[in-house]
Amino acid sequence: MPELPYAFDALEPAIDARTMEVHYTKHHQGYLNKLNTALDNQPELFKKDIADILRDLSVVNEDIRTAVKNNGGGYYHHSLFWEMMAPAGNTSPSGETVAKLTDTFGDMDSFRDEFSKKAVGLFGSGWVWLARSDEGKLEIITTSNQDSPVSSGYNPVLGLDVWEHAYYLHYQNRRADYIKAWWDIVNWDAVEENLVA
Ligand code: MN3
Repeated sequence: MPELPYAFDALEPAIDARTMEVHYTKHHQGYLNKLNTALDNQPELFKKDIADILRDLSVVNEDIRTAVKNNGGGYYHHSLFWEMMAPAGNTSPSGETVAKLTDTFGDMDSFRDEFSKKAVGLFGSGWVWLARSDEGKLEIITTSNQDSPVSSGYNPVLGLDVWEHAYYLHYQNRRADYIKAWWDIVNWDAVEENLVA
């Protein structure tokens, strides 16, 4: 498990400590445990990076492919997600980040609006991503369950978990309030790193 880069309560009030604790110690850990159990059937894959496996799931034996897609995706996405957040007020978008997002989406408000709309509107469980296509284009995309953007040629820049387990303890059915509060804890330094990577 990657270490959480902050304490469970560091993202309050946007995300409460109890949600962070359960999300990290139960959900994220659970995905990793199930991924490891699946990979025991094809141990040579332990040497590969999880993103590389998800980029080309055809390397995974058919009998464990669904388990690796779901639990490998869950493991990988949460590892990214923790790094994409930071305590409120710690980071802000750099000039370069603003320029890139403005270039694609018109302005920062339009970027946030489009991202938030897709997050609110996503039916069922999944993620919303700012992602760069293999052709280099920035797009806002959604993925269902733990399907990975990297499996369809996208490199994640910023992602938001909109599974109910990510917010339900504190927000119940108010997903829109969770999304609105989440903007305060985006780690813009990580966004910038992912934009130039
Ligand atoms: Mn989650």
